[in-house]
Amino acid sequence: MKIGLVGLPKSGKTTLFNLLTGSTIATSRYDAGRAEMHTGIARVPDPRVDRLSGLFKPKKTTYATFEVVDLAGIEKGERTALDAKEFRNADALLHVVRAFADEARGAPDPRRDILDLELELIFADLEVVDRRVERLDVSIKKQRKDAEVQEHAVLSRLKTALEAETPLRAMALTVDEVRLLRGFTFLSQKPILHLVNVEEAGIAQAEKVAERYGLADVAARPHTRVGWVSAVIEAEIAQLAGDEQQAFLADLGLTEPAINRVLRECFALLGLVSFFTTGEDEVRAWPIPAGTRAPHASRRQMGCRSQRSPDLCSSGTPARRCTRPSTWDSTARTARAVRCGRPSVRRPAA
Ligand SMILES: Nc1nc2c(ncn2[C@@H]2O[C@H](COP(=O)(O)OP(=O)(O)O)[C@@H](O)[C@H]2O)c(=O)[nH]1
Ligand SMILES: [Mg+2]
Repeated sequence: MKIGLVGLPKSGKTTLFNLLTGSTIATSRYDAGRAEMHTGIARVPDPRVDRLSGLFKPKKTTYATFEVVDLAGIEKGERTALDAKEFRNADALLHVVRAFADEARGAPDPRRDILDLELELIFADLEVVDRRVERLDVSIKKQRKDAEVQEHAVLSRLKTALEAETPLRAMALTVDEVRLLRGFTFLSQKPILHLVNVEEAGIAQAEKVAERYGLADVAARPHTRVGWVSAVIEAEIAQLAGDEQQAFLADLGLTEPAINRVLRECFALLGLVSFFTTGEDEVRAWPIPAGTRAPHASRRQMGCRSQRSPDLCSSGTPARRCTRPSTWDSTARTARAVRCGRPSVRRPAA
Protein backbone atom coordinates (compact mmCIF):
# COMPACT_ATOMS: atom_id res chain seq x y z
CA MET A 1 0.00 0.00 0.00
CA LYS A 2 1.24 3.42 -0.90
CA ILE A 3 0.63 6.95 0.35
CA GLY A 4 1.37 9.94 -1.89
CA LEU A 5 2.67 13.20 -0.43
CA VAL A 6 1.01 16.17 -2.04
CA GLY A 7 1.01 19.91 -1.44
CA LEU A 8 2.33 23.26 -2.56
CA PRO A 9 6.06 23.62 -3.18
CA LYS A 10 7.94 24.37 0.08
CA SER A 11 5.17 23.18 2.35
CA GLY A 12 7.54 20.68 3.95
CA LYS A 13 6.83 17.52 1.93
CA THR A 14 10.42 16.38 1.56
CA THR A 15 11.20 17.23 5.19
CA LEU A 16 8.26 15.02 6.15
CA PHE A 17 9.20 12.30 3.67
CA ASN A 18 12.61 12.08 5.33
CA LEU A 19 10.97 11.78 8.74
CA LEU A 20 8.50 9.13 7.62
CA THR A 21 11.05 6.99 5.84
CA GLY A 22 14.25 7.75 7.72
CA SER A 23 15.77 9.15 4.51
CA THR A 24 18.07 12.13 4.12
CA ILE A 25 16.94 13.73 0.87
CA ALA A 26 17.93 17.39 0.56
CA THR A 27 15.00 19.72 1.21
CA SER A 28 14.16 22.62 -1.06
CA ARG A 29 15.19 25.75 0.77
CA TYR A 30 17.11 27.13 -2.19
CA ASP A 31 15.97 25.37 -5.34
CA ALA A 32 12.54 25.45 -6.88
CA GLY A 33 11.82 22.13 -5.23
CA ARG A 34 9.58 20.91 -7.99
CA ALA A 35 11.34 18.42 -10.20
CA GLU A 36 12.07 15.59 -7.80
CA MET A 37 10.28 12.41 -6.89
CA HIS A 38 11.31 9.98 -4.17
CA THR A 39 9.92 6.74 -2.87
CA GLY A 40 10.65 5.10 0.46
CA ILE A 41 9.36 2.70 3.07
CA ALA A 42 7.83 3.91 6.33
CA ARG A 43 7.85 1.75 9.45
CA VAL A 44 4.84 2.00 11.76
CA PRO A 45 5.90 2.37 15.41
CA ASP A 46 3.73 0.12 17.53
CA PRO A 47 3.99 -0.31 21.32
CA ARG A 48 2.25 -3.70 20.95
CA VAL A 49 5.13 -4.99 18.83
CA ASP A 50 7.61 -3.68 21.39
CA ARG A 51 5.68 -5.47 24.11
CA LEU A 52 5.50 -8.75 22.20
CA SER A 53 9.17 -8.48 21.39
CA GLY A 54 9.94 -7.99 25.08
CA LEU A 55 7.89 -11.09 25.92
CA PHE A 56 9.16 -13.44 23.24
CA LYS A 57 12.71 -12.11 22.82
CA PRO A 58 12.84 -13.11 19.14
CA LYS A 59 15.90 -13.00 16.88
CA LYS A 60 14.13 -10.51 14.67
CA THR A 61 11.37 -7.92 15.18
CA THR A 62 9.50 -6.65 12.15
CA TYR A 63 7.16 -3.68 12.21
CA ALA A 64 4.36 -3.08 9.72
CA THR A 65 5.38 -0.90 6.79
CA PHE A 66 3.87 1.06 3.94
CA GLU A 67 5.28 2.86 0.93
CA VAL A 68 5.60 6.65 0.66
CA VAL A 69 5.99 8.69 -2.53
CA ASP A 70 7.19 12.28 -2.39
CA LEU A 71 6.13 14.06 -5.54
CA ALA A 72 6.80 17.42 -7.05
CA GLY A 73 4.95 20.34 -5.45
CA ILE A 74 1.67 21.26 -7.09
CA GLU A 75 0.99 24.97 -7.52
CA LYS A 76 -2.63 26.09 -7.79
CA GLY A 77 -3.90 25.46 -11.32
CA GLU A 78 -0.97 23.18 -12.19
CA ARG A 79 -2.89 19.96 -12.00
CA THR A 80 -1.20 18.30 -14.99
CA ALA A 81 1.47 17.32 -12.45
CA LEU A 82 -1.23 15.27 -10.73
CA ASP A 83 -1.21 12.92 -13.69
CA ALA A 84 2.04 11.26 -12.61
CA LYS A 85 1.58 7.50 -12.55
CA GLU A 86 3.06 7.20 -9.05
CA PHE A 87 0.51 9.64 -7.82
CA ARG A 88 -2.46 8.03 -9.55
CA ASN A 89 -1.43 4.68 -8.10
CA ALA A 90 -1.30 5.93 -4.52
CA ASP A 91 -3.90 4.39 -2.21
CA ALA A 92 -4.22 7.51 -0.08
CA LEU A 93 -2.96 11.08 -0.05
CA LEU A 94 -1.02 12.92 2.61
CA HIS A 95 -1.49 16.62 2.02
CA VAL A 96 1.23 18.70 3.67
CA VAL A 97 -0.16 22.14 4.45
CA ARG A 98 2.10 25.03 5.40
CA ALA A 99 1.23 26.83 8.63
CA PHE A 100 4.71 28.25 9.22
CA ALA A 101 5.89 31.68 8.09
CA ASP A 102 7.66 31.87 4.74
CA GLU A 103 8.40 35.39 3.52
CA ALA A 104 8.62 34.35 -0.10
CA ARG A 105 5.22 32.66 -0.11
CA GLY A 106 3.30 35.05 2.14
CA ALA A 107 1.22 34.45 5.25
CA PRO A 108 0.15 30.86 5.79
CA ASP A 109 -3.50 30.04 5.17
CA PRO A 110 -4.11 26.31 5.69
CA ARG A 111 -7.83 26.50 4.93
CA ARG A 112 -7.23 28.21 1.58
CA ASP A 113 -4.54 25.68 0.63
CA ILE A 114 -6.74 22.72 1.58
CA LEU A 115 -9.74 23.98 -0.37
CA ASP A 116 -7.50 24.79 -3.39
CA LEU A 117 -5.95 21.31 -3.40
CA GLU A 118 -9.33 19.62 -3.07
CA LEU A 119 -10.54 21.63 -6.05
CA GLU A 120 -7.51 20.62 -8.12
CA LEU A 121 -8.26 16.96 -7.39
CA ILE A 122 -11.92 17.44 -8.29
CA PHE A 123 -11.09 19.26 -11.55
CA ALA A 124 -8.55 16.60 -12.50
CA ASP A 125 -11.23 13.93 -12.04
CA LEU A 126 -13.80 15.98 -13.91
CA GLU A 127 -11.47 16.15 -16.92
CA VAL A 128 -11.12 12.36 -16.89
CA VAL A 129 -14.88 11.85 -16.54
CA ASP A 130 -15.66 14.35 -19.31
CA ARG A 131 -13.24 12.69 -21.74
CA ARG A 132 -14.68 9.25 -21.06
CA VAL A 133 -18.31 10.40 -21.27
CA GLU A 134 -17.61 12.01 -24.66
CA ARG A 135 -16.14 8.76 -25.98
CA LEU A 136 -19.04 6.76 -24.61
CA ASP A 137 -21.54 9.14 -26.25
CA VAL A 138 -19.94 8.50 -29.64
CA SER A 139 -19.69 4.77 -29.12
CA ILE A 140 -23.26 4.35 -27.82
CA LYS A 141 -24.58 6.32 -30.77
CA LYS A 142 -22.86 3.89 -33.15
CA GLN A 143 -23.88 0.76 -31.33
CA ARG A 144 -25.71 0.46 -28.03
CA LYS A 145 -23.95 -1.85 -25.57
CA ASP A 146 -25.44 -2.44 -22.12
CA ALA A 147 -22.10 -2.24 -20.32
CA GLU A 148 -21.33 1.13 -21.89
CA VAL A 149 -24.79 2.50 -21.10
CA GLN A 150 -24.29 1.44 -17.51
CA GLU A 151 -20.88 3.05 -17.32
CA HIS A 152 -22.29 6.21 -18.86
CA ALA A 153 -24.98 6.38 -16.18
CA VAL A 154 -22.47 5.96 -13.34
CA LEU A 155 -20.06 8.51 -14.81
CA SER A 156 -22.88 11.00 -15.32
CA ARG A 157 -23.66 10.74 -11.60
CA LEU A 158 -20.01 11.37 -10.78
CA LYS A 159 -19.94 14.32 -13.16
CA THR A 160 -22.88 15.94 -11.38
CA ALA A 161 -21.18 15.47 -8.02
CA LEU A 162 -17.83 16.79 -9.25
CA GLU A 163 -19.47 19.81 -10.84
CA ALA A 164 -21.01 20.54 -7.44
CA GLU A 165 -17.42 20.36 -6.07
CA THR A 166 -18.08 17.14 -4.16
CA PRO A 167 -15.02 14.88 -3.98
CA LEU A 168 -15.70 11.30 -5.04
CA ARG A 169 -14.65 9.97 -1.64
CA ALA A 170 -17.84 11.54 -0.29
CA MET A 171 -20.07 9.58 -2.68
CA ALA A 172 -21.90 6.42 -1.72
CA LEU A 173 -21.00 3.81 -4.34
CA THR A 174 -22.09 0.21 -4.68
CA VAL A 175 -19.53 -2.59 -4.81
CA ASP A 176 -20.16 -2.92 -8.55
CA GLU A 177 -19.68 0.78 -9.09
CA VAL A 178 -16.44 0.76 -7.14
CA ARG A 179 -15.23 -2.12 -9.29
CA LEU A 180 -16.23 -0.34 -12.47
CA LEU A 181 -14.43 2.85 -11.44
CA ARG A 182 -11.25 1.26 -10.13
CA GLY A 183 -9.31 1.61 -13.38
CA PHE A 184 -9.85 5.36 -13.46
CA THR A 185 -7.68 5.92 -10.32
CA PHE A 186 -9.69 9.01 -9.44
CA LEU A 187 -7.77 11.39 -7.22
CA SER A 188 -10.64 12.87 -5.22
CA GLN A 189 -11.71 9.32 -4.36
CA LYS A 190 -8.54 8.62 -2.38
CA PRO A 191 -8.73 8.99 1.40
CA ILE A 192 -6.83 12.12 2.45
CA LEU A 193 -5.02 13.35 5.52
CA HIS A 194 -4.50 17.11 5.60
CA LEU A 195 -1.42 17.47 7.75
CA VAL A 196 -0.96 21.02 8.97
CA ASN A 197 2.75 21.75 9.28
CA VAL A 198 3.02 24.16 12.21
CA GLU A 199 6.03 26.02 13.54
CA GLU A 200 7.45 25.51 17.00
CA ALA A 201 5.32 28.24 18.58
CA GLY A 202 2.22 26.51 17.25
CA ILE A 203 2.90 23.14 18.89
CA ALA A 204 1.33 24.10 22.23
CA GLN A 205 -2.06 24.64 20.56
CA ALA A 206 -1.58 22.08 17.83
CA GLU A 207 -4.25 19.73 19.16
CA LYS A 208 -6.73 22.51 18.36
CA VAL A 209 -5.44 22.91 14.83
CA ALA A 210 -8.88 22.32 13.28
CA GLU A 211 -10.45 25.08 15.38
CA ARG A 212 -7.56 27.46 14.97
CA TYR A 213 -7.63 27.33 11.18
CA GLY A 214 -11.39 26.81 10.69
CA LEU A 215 -11.05 23.21 9.52
CA ALA A 216 -13.78 21.51 11.57
CA ASP A 217 -16.00 21.09 8.49
CA VAL A 218 -13.07 19.67 6.50
CA ALA A 219 -12.26 17.18 9.26
CA ALA A 220 -15.89 16.01 9.32
CA ARG A 221 -15.89 15.03 5.63
CA PRO A 222 -15.93 11.34 4.70
CA HIS A 223 -12.53 9.61 4.47
CA THR A 224 -10.87 12.88 5.43
CA ARG A 225 -8.68 13.58 8.42
CA VAL A 226 -6.95 16.67 9.73
CA GLY A 227 -3.74 16.30 11.67
CA TRP A 228 -0.65 18.29 12.53
CA VAL A 229 3.11 18.03 12.68
CA SER A 230 6.00 20.42 12.98
CA ALA A 231 8.33 18.89 10.46
CA VAL A 232 11.39 20.96 11.29
CA ILE A 233 11.02 20.35 15.04
CA GLU A 234 10.44 16.63 14.42
CA ALA A 235 13.69 16.55 12.44
CA GLU A 236 15.42 17.97 15.52
CA ILE A 237 13.72 15.42 17.77
CA ALA A 238 14.88 12.63 15.47
CA GLN A 239 18.50 13.74 15.95
CA LEU A 240 18.25 13.21 19.72
CA ALA A 241 18.18 9.96 21.60
CA GLY A 242 17.23 8.65 25.03
CA ASP A 243 16.94 11.13 27.89
CA GLU A 244 17.83 14.09 25.72
CA GLN A 245 14.95 13.33 23.42
CA GLN A 246 12.58 12.80 26.35
CA ALA A 247 13.59 16.13 27.86
CA PHE A 248 13.08 17.95 24.56
CA LEU A 249 9.67 16.31 24.08
CA ALA A 250 8.67 17.25 27.62
CA ASP A 251 9.68 20.87 26.93
CA LEU A 252 7.34 20.85 23.96
CA GLY A 253 4.57 19.23 26.01
CA LEU A 254 4.71 16.01 23.94
CA THR A 255 4.83 12.45 25.21
CA GLU A 256 6.22 10.98 21.99
CA PRO A 257 7.50 12.33 18.65
CA ALA A 258 4.52 13.62 16.65
CA ILE A 259 5.80 11.70 13.65
CA ASN A 260 4.87 8.43 15.40
CA ARG A 261 1.25 9.54 15.48
CA VAL A 262 1.47 10.67 11.84
CA LEU A 263 2.78 7.23 10.85
CA ARG A 264 -0.11 5.54 12.63
CA GLU A 265 -2.59 7.96 11.08
CA CYS A 266 -1.22 7.20 7.59
CA PHE A 267 -1.46 3.47 8.26
CA ALA A 268 -5.09 3.85 9.35
CA LEU A 269 -5.83 6.11 6.36
CA LEU A 270 -4.63 3.31 4.08
CA GLY A 271 -7.29 1.13 5.69
CA LEU A 272 -4.71 -1.13 7.33
CA VAL A 273 -4.49 -2.74 10.75
CA SER A 274 -1.77 -4.98 12.16
CA PHE A 275 -1.95 -8.70 12.62
CA PHE A 276 0.73 -10.12 14.89
CA THR A 277 2.71 -13.30 14.70
CA THR A 278 5.12 -14.30 17.40
CA GLY A 279 7.82 -16.92 17.70
CA GLU A 280 11.41 -17.39 18.72
CA ASP A 281 12.59 -16.42 15.26
CA GLU A 282 10.47 -13.40 14.72
CA VAL A 283 7.83 -11.14 16.19
CA ARG A 284 6.09 -9.49 13.32
CA ALA A 285 3.29 -7.02 12.61
CA TRP A 286 1.65 -7.75 9.25
CA PRO A 287 -0.36 -5.05 7.57
CA ILE A 288 -3.80 -6.40 6.65
CA PRO A 289 -6.92 -4.63 5.42
CA ALA A 290 -9.12 -3.48 8.31
CA GLY A 291 -12.07 -5.81 8.74
CA THR A 292 -10.20 -8.95 7.65
CA ARG A 293 -11.10 -11.87 9.90
CA ALA A 294 -8.01 -13.04 11.74
CA PRO A 295 -8.30 -16.72 10.72
CA HIS A 296 -8.56 -15.62 7.12
CA ALA A 297 -5.58 -13.29 7.42
CA SER A 298 -3.46 -15.92 9.12
CA ARG A 299 -4.21 -18.71 6.66
CA ARG A 300 -4.09 -16.66 3.51
CA GLN A 301 -1.19 -14.35 4.24
CA MET A 302 0.99 -16.15 6.72
CA GLY A 303 0.21 -19.80 6.33
CA CYS A 304 -0.56 -20.26 9.99
CA ARG A 305 -3.66 -20.41 12.17
CA SER A 306 -4.88 -17.78 14.56
CA GLN A 307 -5.45 -18.23 18.23
CA ARG A 308 -7.47 -16.21 20.65
CA SER A 309 -5.51 -14.53 23.36
CA PRO A 310 -6.33 -11.87 25.92
CA ASP A 311 -5.26 -8.30 25.47
CA LEU A 312 -1.55 -8.39 26.19
CA CYS A 313 -1.19 -4.67 26.29
CA SER A 314 -3.62 -3.68 28.97
CA SER A 315 -3.21 -6.64 31.32
CA GLY A 316 0.56 -6.47 31.36
CA THR A 317 0.89 -10.23 31.79
CA PRO A 318 0.40 -12.72 28.99
CA ALA A 319 -2.15 -15.46 29.45
CA ARG A 320 -0.82 -19.01 29.65
CA ARG A 321 -2.25 -19.77 26.29
CA CYS A 322 0.16 -17.30 24.72
CA THR A 323 3.32 -18.52 26.36
CA ARG A 324 2.76 -22.26 25.94
CA PRO A 325 4.05 -23.93 22.83
CA SER A 326 1.49 -23.86 20.13
CA THR A 327 -1.25 -26.50 20.38
CA TRP A 328 -2.15 -26.21 16.73
CA ASP A 329 -0.23 -26.70 13.55
CA SER A 330 1.39 -23.75 11.90
CA THR A 331 2.15 -24.92 8.45
CA ALA A 332 4.42 -22.44 6.75
CA ARG A 333 5.94 -20.71 9.72
CA THR A 334 6.73 -21.53 13.27
CA ALA A 335 4.63 -18.64 14.34
CA ARG A 336 1.86 -18.10 16.76
CA ALA A 337 -0.72 -15.54 15.92
CA VAL A 338 -1.61 -13.44 18.88
CA ARG A 339 -4.42 -11.05 19.19
CA CYS A 340 -3.59 -7.75 20.70
CA GLY A 341 -6.26 -5.26 19.81
CA ARG A 342 -8.03 -5.38 16.48
CA PRO A 343 -8.85 -7.24 14.27
CA SER A 344 -11.06 -9.71 16.06
CA VAL A 345 -9.78 -13.23 16.29
CA ARG A 346 -11.88 -16.37 16.43
CA ARG A 347 -10.57 -19.66 17.63
CA PRO A 348 -9.90 -21.99 14.73
CA ALA A 349 -11.99 -25.11 14.57
CA ALA A 350 -10.27 -28.02 16.29
N1 LIG B 1 9.73 26.98 9.98
C1 LIG B 1 9.49 25.80 9.39
N2 LIG B 1 10.06 25.53 8.21
C2 LIG B 1 9.80 24.35 7.63
C3 LIG B 1 8.95 23.37 8.23
N3 LIG B 1 8.89 22.28 7.41
C4 LIG B 1 9.67 22.58 6.34
N4 LIG B 1 10.23 23.82 6.48
C5 LIG B 1 11.17 24.47 5.57
O1 LIG B 1 10.54 24.72 4.32
C6 LIG B 1 11.48 24.57 3.26
C7 LIG B 1 10.94 23.61 2.23
O2 LIG B 1 10.85 22.30 2.79
P1 LIG B 1 10.70 21.02 1.87
O3 LIG B 1 10.51 19.87 2.79
O4 LIG B 1 11.82 20.92 0.90
O5 LIG B 1 9.35 21.37 1.12
P2 LIG B 1 8.73 20.72 -0.21
O6 LIG B 1 9.07 21.66 -1.33
O7 LIG B 1 7.27 20.72 0.08
O8 LIG B 1 9.30 19.35 -0.39
C8 LIG B 1 12.78 24.06 3.90
O9 LIG B 1 13.64 25.17 4.06
C9 LIG B 1 12.33 23.56 5.25
O10 LIG B 1 13.34 23.64 6.21
C10 LIG B 1 8.38 23.68 9.51
O11 LIG B 1 7.66 22.89 10.13
N5 LIG B 1 8.69 24.92 10.03
MG1 LIG C 1 10.20 18.50 -1.97
